[in-house]
Amino acid sequence: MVKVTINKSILELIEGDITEQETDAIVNAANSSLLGGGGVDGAIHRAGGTKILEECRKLGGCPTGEARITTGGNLKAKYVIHTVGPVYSGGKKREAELLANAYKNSLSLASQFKLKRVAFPSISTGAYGYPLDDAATVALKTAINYLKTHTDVELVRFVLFGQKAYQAYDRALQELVK
Ligand code: AR6
Repeated sequence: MVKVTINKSILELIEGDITEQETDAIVNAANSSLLGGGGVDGAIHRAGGTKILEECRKLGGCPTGEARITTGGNLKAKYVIHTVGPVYSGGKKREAELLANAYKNSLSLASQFKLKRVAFPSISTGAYGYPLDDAATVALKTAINYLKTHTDVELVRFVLFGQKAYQAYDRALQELVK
């Protein structure tokens, strides 16, 4: 586990499963239908139960880079923030900007709903193919900038699935805070 203080808040990296987090919200790396899928999306819907999908159906989708919020259903987290990262296709299709937007808009929703503790997975780095090291830098830079300018969110935790993802985020964070 790594923990750094940004302004008055904490940014944390852990290796683990996001469905087990007890933060106020967990973030889902969804697709623009918001109707479920594999990866972390599948895991969240499996663990959270049908209530989440029922609410998602009413939202009518979510464009890439934006975010929506539903109940946490049976999860320990009260809310799920669903965001859609970009599909990576070489890096010249504004992928970095869209990925940053996904993090930023998720954090803005957390602020709007007065949620102090938010857990993120590594958005876009599974099925969507975003190179892990680059995605880690975008994710962490965006979270750090947000925490520097908003004191209402007190904890941003990145929950990395497996050692490889954890190590990539660890390296990226060391570069950014050194
Ligand atoms: N906890 C934390 N991270 C996880 C978990 C978990 N339980 N399970 C997987 N990951 P992906 P994407 C990691 O593919 O690339 C879905 O089908 C995983 O190892 O879940 O944004 C959606 O419906 C990887 O590092 O999301 C979309 O269609 C990271 O989560 C599409 O996949 C993201 O991998 C979105 O693709």
